[in-house]
Amino acid sequence: MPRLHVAPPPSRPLHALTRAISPALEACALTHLPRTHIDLVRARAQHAAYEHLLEELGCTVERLPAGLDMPDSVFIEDTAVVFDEIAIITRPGAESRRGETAAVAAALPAYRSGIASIEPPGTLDGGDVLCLGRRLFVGTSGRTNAEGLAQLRALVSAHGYTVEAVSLNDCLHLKTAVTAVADDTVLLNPTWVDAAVFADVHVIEIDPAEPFAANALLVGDTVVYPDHLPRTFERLQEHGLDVRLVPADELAKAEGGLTCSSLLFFP
Ligand code: CIR
Repeated sequence: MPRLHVAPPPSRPLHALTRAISPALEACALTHLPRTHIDLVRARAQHAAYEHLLEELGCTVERLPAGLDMPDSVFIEDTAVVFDEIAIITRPGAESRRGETAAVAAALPAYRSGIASIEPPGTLDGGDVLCLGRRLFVGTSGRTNAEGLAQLRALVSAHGYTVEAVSLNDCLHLKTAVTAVADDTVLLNPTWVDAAVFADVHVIEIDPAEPFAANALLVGDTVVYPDHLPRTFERLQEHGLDVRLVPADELAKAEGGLTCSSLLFFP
């Protein structure tokens, strides 16, 4: 029986840093999908609907200008990992994306006094960092290397976080394969990540007909979810979760999911 409740806005308002879609989006990096035409007008409308929903859920949204020559800059999640105690500017694994961090590094000092950076030869994409409380799961993907993971561990362990490396099969980032949908529950694609890694939390598996369905964005107690994945949406509802849908299939052509388009943190 689904739980019937309307989630209140998070008690402490979250700040959502987003970034406008670059006119160069069609030249985005692609690893697991073929290149297809991306409709910029439609992508921008969907991105605006996403920002609007974040506002409805109580977030303050701050949109940084597009990186004009940075096709993937809308996927701001990959450029930083922001904790209450420290913000870490990443060094993205794709060389084409390294220039994206400057604008984010310039915006974050308004919110955090402690700012650190991943240094060469380390690479780390924010899409590989899944936080469950003080436990960080870090995907050892094609974008995040052992040195980047070690630097992250060194930076956060002083603040009481643990870091566990997680290997992946055939997907871009850890959060392509698994995301949190409640404090103690993850949504997971078992063909891309070993469900045993998450043995001590509840696991909801995606519908196998929707391999890209594991990327959901948790805002307070509400799960923000793409409206083009109906089978897995039904599973989330069956678990009694409060789910709000947004259109997201245009940015999905650039291998972007919902977590990718914002950095959420307490200001
Ligand atoms: C890339 O390949 O880097 C972009 N086209 C997609 C990045 C998506 N970001 C994410 O999953 N965190």
